[in-house]
Amino acid sequence: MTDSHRPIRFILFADTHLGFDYPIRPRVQRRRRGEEFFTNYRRVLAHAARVNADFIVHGGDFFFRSKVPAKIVDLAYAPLFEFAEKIPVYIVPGNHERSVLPVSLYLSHPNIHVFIEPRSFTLRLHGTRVTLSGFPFQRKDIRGRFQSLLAQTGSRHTASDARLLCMHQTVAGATVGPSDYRFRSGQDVIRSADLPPDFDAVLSGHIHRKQILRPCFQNRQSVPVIYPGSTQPTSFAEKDEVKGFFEIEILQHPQAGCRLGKTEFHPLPTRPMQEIVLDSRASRAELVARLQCKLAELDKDAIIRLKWRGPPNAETEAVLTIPYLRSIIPPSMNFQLSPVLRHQRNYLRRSDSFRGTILGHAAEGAVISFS
Ligand SMILES: [Mn+2]
Repeated sequence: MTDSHRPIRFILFADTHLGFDYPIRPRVQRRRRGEEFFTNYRRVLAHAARVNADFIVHGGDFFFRSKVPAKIVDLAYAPLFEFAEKIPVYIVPGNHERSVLPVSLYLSHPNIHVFIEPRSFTLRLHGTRVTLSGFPFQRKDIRGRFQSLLAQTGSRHTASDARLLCMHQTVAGATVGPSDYRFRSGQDVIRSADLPPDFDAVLSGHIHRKQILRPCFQNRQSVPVIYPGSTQPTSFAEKDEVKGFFEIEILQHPQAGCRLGKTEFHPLPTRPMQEIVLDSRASRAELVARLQCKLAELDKDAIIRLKWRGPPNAETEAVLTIPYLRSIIPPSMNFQLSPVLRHQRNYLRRSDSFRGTILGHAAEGAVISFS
């Protein structure tokens, strides 16, 4: 095989949420999840370097929120800057960074490209032109504005052999959560029929569950929409999901042109997430016994959620104070506490409510859940 026919290989990851549970000056000493997020992020970069990827795409929600301490910004960008010395990087700003990435000198590396506005970048690889078009996360009316944003990327005026659309949005058919909620319609959902047929793949962050959509429209199969999902679970809605990233090939054929080749998902290590369901009608003694018994069964590295079953009961709920829980839960575990029914009401109440929701009592130890 000549070099010109070597497959192009790229890595797609997203929703790294760097800075999650990473307090710079913690008021309470306890195990934090922050480092896990950085570890998996570095694992993806290390894999890309090892397989000699031609480029890497981050589908957005690089950071966990828009205002990030300088230390987190540096911890995140420093390895990326070094990585970009050899491999080009493309980043879509997501909703958690409010469609803008924190400014840093590190981002001025000529090999780091950020879709700060709708635009296209063309790469020349092994004799093939690959165009990456994209735009930052759009909060309002993506359904109505999608075609206009596509046009603004200038992709149509760019001569290219392969086209990738990079974004951080919801496409109809995407599923999330423990009950497999499926997005179908709404101003914040892109219709399948609107997906551009002249692209080879749509690469997107935002949906934390890994999935590839290939909707059919008028007997025609659309361009694949590839969601790598998050690299660490950020909420209990993701507790049963495998986390990881995609390694994707673009095959070049002298006559037939380019097409998508192997799409391989690489899982990343994550800690088990387990739930303990407590009956709000139980007596104090029963509650404590149940809790101790369940804790003994769990993985010592577990991230646990305590959940109430039954009607709200302030008296029973009062037993589980944060200091009490901290005294009986092994320090190797992380925990959060869901007030009765609250999470059920909050969960995906609005399809565009992809913002942080505080699960757990507002106190030290409360865990903020992001999707
Ligand atoms: Mn996200």
